[in-house]
Amino acid sequence: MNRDRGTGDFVDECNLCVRGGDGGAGAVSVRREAHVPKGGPDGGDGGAGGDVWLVADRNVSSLIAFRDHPHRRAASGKHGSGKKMHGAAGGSLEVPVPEGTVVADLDGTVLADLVEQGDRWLAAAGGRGGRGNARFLSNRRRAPSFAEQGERGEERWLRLELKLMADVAIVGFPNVGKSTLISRISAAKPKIADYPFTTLEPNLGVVRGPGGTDLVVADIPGLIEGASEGKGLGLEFLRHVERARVLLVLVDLAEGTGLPDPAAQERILLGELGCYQPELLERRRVTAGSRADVAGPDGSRPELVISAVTGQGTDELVGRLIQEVAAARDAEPAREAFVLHRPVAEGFAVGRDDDGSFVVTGREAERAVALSDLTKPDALDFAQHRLRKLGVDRALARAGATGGDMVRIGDLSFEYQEDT
Ligand SMILES: Nc1nc2c(ncn2[C@@H]2O[C@H](COP(=O)(O)OP(=O)(O)OP(=O)(O)O)[C@@H](O)[C@H]2O)c(=O)[nH]1
Ligand SMILES: [Mg+2]
Repeated sequence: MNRDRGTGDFVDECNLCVRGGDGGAGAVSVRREAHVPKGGPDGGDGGAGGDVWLVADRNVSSLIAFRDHPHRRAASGKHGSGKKMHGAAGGSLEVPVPEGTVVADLDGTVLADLVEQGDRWLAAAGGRGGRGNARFLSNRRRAPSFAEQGERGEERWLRLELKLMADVAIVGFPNVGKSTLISRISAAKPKIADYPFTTLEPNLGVVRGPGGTDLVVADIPGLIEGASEGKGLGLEFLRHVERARVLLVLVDLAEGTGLPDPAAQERILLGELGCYQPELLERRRVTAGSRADVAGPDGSRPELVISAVTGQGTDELVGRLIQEVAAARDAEPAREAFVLHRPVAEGFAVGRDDDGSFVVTGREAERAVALSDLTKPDALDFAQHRLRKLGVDRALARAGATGGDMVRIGDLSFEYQEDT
């Protein structure tokens, strides 16, 4: 597993542990009042635990909040009490994540893709509140002496990966003026210096076009030949190119840099992009020559030529980018709701433990035995009834359990008895 990466405030990969709140326990209580002829069970239900949601938020720009604090937990429900008083539910927790956050489990299976402001995904459900003994009153059971325990909240580790949602991504060799360009056309203030790999993490800038169109432009760390084999900064940052609507390939025109000529630069850059993801070569793109004010006499030049220092050609470039982004947006299919595969953990399963005992797992079975006091005969009776109804007995027999084998369900251990 990769470590969290990020040199400064920008972190684009991290692990996160989410945990829903536990449900409160149901109460065991019996009403006793002098003037009321018949009392009765009046234990209230426990409150449900809160859920944990991940919510895409435009104001969050990286995953840094999770780097040193990778745990998020929702509040637990309160216990029920007498007089049929229900416990309060635990509040849900909304965890803001940047737009473009891809959520996967630790095996890499993608669970959700939170693309736009407000996209939300239930990361960990809170546990159900336990029912109070008032709920178990029946003709057979006049005075239930047990209640349900609250259910534990779901807990799991997630892998978050940020893939920037930019309209335009600037790709080019190191030191060709990418950061200078974004600082010229937007309010972004990235570090600029005359050596390669000045930029170590992507910079985002918003470009105000005429007519109020806004473009989000990403300045990506420089790429060199062999990046797909890990040279330079490798391809790590190319994930941020994946979702750009338009690629701006910036080739250097300056004299004496030791770089290949502009046409060759373009060829090499496209080769590396294609190695990373062939589909990137079909993306709309604009090629521009940079540092035109210090260009050599070289013949091969792209049609668009700019200087981020003098401002030559930059308005024209921004115009082209706006056009291309608009065309790309028009061609986009309406976005489907984000991906969501959620394993359903209802029912139960029977397995074997190292010590040979049978282990029954699964929410339904665990719920059946999560009672306040299983030493009470009516509680045990109730639990057995529920397990039988679920088919746990039959499943144990099918799994080869014979009389005297140990069975574990949740906190409960008991000896299996064959039906006679
Ligand atoms: N003369 C001239 N110099 C420029 C121009 N644009 C950038 N430079 C200079 O080129 C050097 C590199 O500029 P950067 O913007 O840092 O280049 P970069 O592509 O972001 O570089 P990395 O982040 O290292 O990949 C700096 O010294 C800039 O001042 C230009 O249009 N004309
Ligand atoms: Mg830079």
